[in-house]
Amino acid sequence: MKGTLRLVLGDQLTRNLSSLADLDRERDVVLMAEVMEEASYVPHHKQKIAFLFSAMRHFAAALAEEGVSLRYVRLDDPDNTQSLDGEVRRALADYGLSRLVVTEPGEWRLREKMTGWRETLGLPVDILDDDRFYCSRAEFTAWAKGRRQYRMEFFYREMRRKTGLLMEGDEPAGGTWNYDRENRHPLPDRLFLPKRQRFTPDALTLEVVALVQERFADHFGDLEPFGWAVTRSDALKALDHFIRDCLPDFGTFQDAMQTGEDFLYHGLISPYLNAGLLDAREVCEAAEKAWRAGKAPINAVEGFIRQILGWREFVRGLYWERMPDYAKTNWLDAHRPLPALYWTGRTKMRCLSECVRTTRQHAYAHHIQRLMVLGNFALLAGIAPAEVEEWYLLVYADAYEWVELPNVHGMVLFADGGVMGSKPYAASGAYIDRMSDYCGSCRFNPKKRTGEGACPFTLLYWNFLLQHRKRLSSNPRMALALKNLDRLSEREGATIREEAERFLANLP
Ligand code: FAD
Ligand code: DLZ
Ligand code: SF4
Repeated sequence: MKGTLRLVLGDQLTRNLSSLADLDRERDVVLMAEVMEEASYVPHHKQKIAFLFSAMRHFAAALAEEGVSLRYVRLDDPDNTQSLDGEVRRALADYGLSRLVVTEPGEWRLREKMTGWRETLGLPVDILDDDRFYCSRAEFTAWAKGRRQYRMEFFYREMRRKTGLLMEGDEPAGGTWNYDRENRHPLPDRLFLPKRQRFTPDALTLEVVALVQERFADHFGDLEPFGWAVTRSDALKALDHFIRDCLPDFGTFQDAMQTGEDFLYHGLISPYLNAGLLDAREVCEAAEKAWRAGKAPINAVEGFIRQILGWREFVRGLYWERMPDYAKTNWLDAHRPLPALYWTGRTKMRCLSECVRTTRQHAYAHHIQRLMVLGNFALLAGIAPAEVEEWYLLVYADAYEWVELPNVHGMVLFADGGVMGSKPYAASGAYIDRMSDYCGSCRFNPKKRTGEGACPFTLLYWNFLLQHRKRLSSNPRMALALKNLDRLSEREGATIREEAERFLANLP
């Protein structure tokens, strides 16, 4: 009997993958392929491509060592058809295999393509569930049934009950489900940050770095220094380092930002989780263990576990539940093109230039930089959702549509009209000033909304409220913000509109 072709994608690098579960080493072949189609459907950041190609090659080497029959197609292989479809066909023909098995991909566009393979390949194609998540798609569908709006907090509590993570019997550990109120502190003046672990590229990674330099030179971002882990064993070291050195302060300073300090107490683990080098369960369990051993406080551990067990699972469920229509809405009617500063970082707005810099330098920015600076500006400036989404999808090493889209379309841009979040995260310069040191070295004044030296965030925040007043008036969570508008005189309102219009028209 002929064997099975098992396709493993670049973000499926784990031996526990559903498509590898019943692998028959005698008859089956595993296919992994570096293809231009995936490397350029958006022009990914150079480090994202280097990270994935190197992690793919290391994972393939581990499979080969185990004795698995493997076809690994390198990008510069002369026979490479440069598409997954082409490589699947080529492997099926070359090895004479009679079935294709794949774990479902993380993006709708690829899922659609694979569904089509069932007809075009003329052989059985099994698309298996991706069981790397705590919550299956079917479970999320059951939870979502009958809800027009999804709220992470309710979902998260169910996940806590289901998994028993941070539970004491039926009660949440410490008596409270969510410690967010303790997790909004700015950084102290005297700061002792842990030295972050980066990984020295080995020969395989250096080879990939050279390939990316040659083939993707025009893509956004710095390629070197390259410091990401590319193997499971190094990703585990990164996790240990985070749990030991950063987790204790993760909660308290989770929302803080500081010039030149790009990582603070954050995990730096999302590329590993999303590509399969780390598993969500082992990460959450490691954090819980640290709390039970008295090595990290509950506000930090709950805050961290909520990001993974709550947000990460929630956005994935929402993505599959609502696609493909989810991406098409534009509730705030935003149509402005993405300003050049998102690529160049060239702007006098210190907060934005800093966040674009870290994005370019590391293919990374932490959550509050993505949400409250880069995202907030896109929201306030009325940038077209599709343009913002493409930017986020290509600039971060951890970006795949299942996680990027709900965060950008729903959380940041409120383009879904409230399916994901209860209100837009619009904020003025005062928020950025409270949570960072950016404003201290900026030529603008966060407290000033109009006139010379006014902060563009503050100006655009008031303009946003004026512009969307009617739309947002039925939202009780916007009542306070909108009430403040009533205190503006007509003249002040007109000045805000005029100055905002001028500012936006002059954005390169
Ligand atoms: P930590 O701050 O240490 O958090 C721990 C982990 O929690 C992360 O590794 C991540 O797996 C998970 N997590 C935290 N917040 C979220 C969230 N909102 N959604 C899903 N998972 C979360 N995350 C991605 O993995 N890929 C993306 O493409 C992505 N795009 C984003 C776009 C925007 C506009 C925003 C606001 C957030 C986005 N996030 C994305 C979520 C979050 O910013 C990153 O997961 C986080 O910054 C990764 O860094 P870290 O590992 O240091 O995270
Ligand atoms: C992101 C990415 C890149 C850059 N290149 C490849 C590749 O050459 N081969 C591959 O199998 N996967 C790659 N990926 C990851 C896929 O784009 C990812 O599997 C889908 O977007 C679904 O999440
Ligand atoms: Fe950003 Fe405004 Fe602060 Fe400048 S003053 S850093 S533009 S928030």
